[in-house]
Amino acid sequence: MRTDQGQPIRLEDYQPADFLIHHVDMTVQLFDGRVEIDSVLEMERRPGRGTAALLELEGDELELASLALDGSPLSTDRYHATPDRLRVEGLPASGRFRLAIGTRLAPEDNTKLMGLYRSSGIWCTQCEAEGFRRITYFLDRPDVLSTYRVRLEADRSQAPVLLSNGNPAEAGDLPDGRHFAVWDDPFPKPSYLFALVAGDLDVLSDSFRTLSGRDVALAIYTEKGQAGRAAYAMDALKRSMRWDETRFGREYDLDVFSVVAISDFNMGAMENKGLNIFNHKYVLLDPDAATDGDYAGVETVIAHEYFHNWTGNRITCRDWFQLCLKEGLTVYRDQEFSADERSRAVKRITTTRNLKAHQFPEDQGPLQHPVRPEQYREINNFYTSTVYDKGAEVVRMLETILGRDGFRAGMDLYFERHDGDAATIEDFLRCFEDATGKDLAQFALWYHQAGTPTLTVEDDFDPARGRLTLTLRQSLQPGAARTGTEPMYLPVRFGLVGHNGGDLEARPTGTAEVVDDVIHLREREATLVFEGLSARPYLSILRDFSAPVTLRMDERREDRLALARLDPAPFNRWRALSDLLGETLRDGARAMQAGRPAAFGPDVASIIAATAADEALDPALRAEAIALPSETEIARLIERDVDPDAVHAARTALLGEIGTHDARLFSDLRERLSHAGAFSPDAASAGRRALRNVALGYLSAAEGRPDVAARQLETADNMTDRFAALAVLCQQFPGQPETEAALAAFYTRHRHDPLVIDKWFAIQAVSPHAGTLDRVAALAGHADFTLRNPNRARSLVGSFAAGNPVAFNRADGEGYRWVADRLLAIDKLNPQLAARLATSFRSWQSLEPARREQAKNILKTLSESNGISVDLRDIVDRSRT
Ligand code: B3K
Ligand code: ZN
Repeated sequence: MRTDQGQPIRLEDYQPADFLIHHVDMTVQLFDGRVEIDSVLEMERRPGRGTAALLELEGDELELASLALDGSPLSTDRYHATPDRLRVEGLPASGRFRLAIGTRLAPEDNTKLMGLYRSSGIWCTQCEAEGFRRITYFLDRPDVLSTYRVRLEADRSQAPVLLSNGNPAEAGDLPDGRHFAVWDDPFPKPSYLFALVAGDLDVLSDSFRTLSGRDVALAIYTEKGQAGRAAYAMDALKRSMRWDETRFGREYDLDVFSVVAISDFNMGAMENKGLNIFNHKYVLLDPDAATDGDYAGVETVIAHEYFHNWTGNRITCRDWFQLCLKEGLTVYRDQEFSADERSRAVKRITTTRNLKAHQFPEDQGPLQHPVRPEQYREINNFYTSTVYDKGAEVVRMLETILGRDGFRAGMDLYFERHDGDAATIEDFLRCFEDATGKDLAQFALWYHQAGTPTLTVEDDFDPARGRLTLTLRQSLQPGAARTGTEPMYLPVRFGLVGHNGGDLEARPTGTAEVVDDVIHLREREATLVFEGLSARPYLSILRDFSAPVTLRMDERREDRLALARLDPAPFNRWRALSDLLGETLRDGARAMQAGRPAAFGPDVASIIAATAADEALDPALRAEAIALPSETEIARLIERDVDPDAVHAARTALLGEIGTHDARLFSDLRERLSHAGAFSPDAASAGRRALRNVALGYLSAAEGRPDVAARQLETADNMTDRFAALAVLCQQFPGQPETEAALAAFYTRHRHDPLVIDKWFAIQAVSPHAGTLDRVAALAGHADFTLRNPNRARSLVGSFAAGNPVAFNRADGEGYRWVADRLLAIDKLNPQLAARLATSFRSWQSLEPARREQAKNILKTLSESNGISVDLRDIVDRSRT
């Protein structure tokens, strides 16, 4: 059992370790039911740290089998071992020494999926953040860097493939049908990047020639019979490697790069040095089983983990408070990759939607924390949207502020200065200051102050003088994290759009610096004056979502409608429409909650029609622009006393109204966009499918009948179209015979593919009806359901709790109770997963009083449950405040 009870760890208490571990020599002997780990740590006291300190190594549920110093077994009075600690006394005052530690593990019993475990018979590891200590006693912290040599031994028939980090060194036969392989990793790395894999795997092989002409052997390993489904992942990997060379000058450094796809995995993937381990969901694809969203997801995650080789592995984090140093930066890099490979505007739209859907609620609720947190109880609970996605926004703002060249100069300096280091956010920012001469002290507040700043913009036009005056104000509300509220450095990209479209040339004067099309707002308030305008222009503000803020502006409705048609910045055409739809639905839901009908106005359906039909716009962008905001997004705009039923009713009403108004157009669009010929997952084809499927939703709502969707389901030759049709059936026509027949047929067709069966569970769990709870409860008893596989647990429990506002927030509290019971069951197996799923309660304070009371009670019950994990308790207790 874990004996540490999650005492808070604080950034201000950081101390370097008293000892260094220069090299790790590890032998791993794998047997069914038992693994023997023997590691020899080549160590030394850290120079200048004195000789008094005893050595304290971390463990977690470990059992010590042997211990020796420089070849001689240590007597029991020289050490003390518990499952989570190994203390050793009387170590040499100076010079190197070798500590040999033996541990014994039972990976088959490891349901936490941290450390060494078995998934479908394959031995694999997950060490970030603190899993290595579940393999052997160690200084398991990111600022202790060591080279590794790993020898693996196993039965050859059971595990013909033996992998670890670095380059292959030796391999050969052993007696009794066993064999061995030795791997050498010459790059010093922290223990969280350690990995091993052993099993009977298929492989897809390829190679890549780096810019300097070195050949790298690429391999993607899968479970038997699946390697053919890794072709797109391999292609994405090679494109990522090339992109990092051309865009950031970063070359790969080992002779081999391998990816292994595993079916039981706590998250998306892991960037272990030279040996990335992936949730198979982010590797395996084929048109019959995967949607366009899945293809894009694979491309992103493959790129993300690969990019970590420089931002994370070659330069790692000094401590876990610096997590955004690698994660925010690497998300920024994967976003840029996707933008370059696909459509920049569409990528920025999906990123912004994602930020508003996940990071904004986190930043505005009880789980709020700064991009660089200052304390934690359980670090695994800080792999959050704030660290990742807001962390990426902060890097993006740096690029906007410094310009592309200044940003690249800072990145070059960072790679040069810190290669091989465990670095901090301060180190990172100093590189940009040194490369550009710019003072980033105020900018650094983005890392320290939690919460979403509000940017208020007022415009005043004086027609007599042809003068436009803009007043910009920023403010930050104190929130749960209780960090500061000082004004931040906001880059605000803008344009003034003329009445015939096109940006006007107008240079303002005023109290904020303006460089090209970016206002550098550093003050609480600034005024800008534009002269010489012949008519009041349309103000296109916060282009590209250049700062992650809540924008408040009394935008005239006609301005929004005009910008949705005219703005030369495609991103802001989307923003104009999306804000208009968001506010329309917010007001509609408020009206319905008060028992009044929602009046949306005919101009909404007209602008949707105009946008949908605008052939000058990329279909993918049109699809994004005409899709209604999600119920969660509408709820966030309502802010307090939210009634999820009213939100759903308003959204359904608007869907029907637009569908009816524009039915002809949607039907024509569907005709025109239907494809002939073989399926291709490229971005342009995916965009056409996306638009066609948004049209399907509207058309079905207009007709009030499942026919079009049912027909599409039968005739589709790919999962994107099939699943979109199934989603329309489950959302708009639950329980109807067509829907039930479709679900049954879908199951029968895909029953042997766990990734598709996950979709089958998920689509039923998000059906927005109170009765969904009964269905979900029944599905939890389905033969294919298990809480042990994280993808499966997420597909039912996670989809229901995070993706079904209506049923999860049932007024009688039954949705909460069902989820809470599942959380307690999952917690016994896999605390990290339970804690992650529990974040679905994070917005309970914004609900109307009756639901708020229900949620509050259930959080209290969870908190008072006996024996819950530190992980789950941390989320539950923070959510209650
Ligand atoms: N670095 C890993 C995440 C590890 C999560 C540990 N709880 C994947 C990634 O962000 O690339
Ligand atoms: Zn990452």
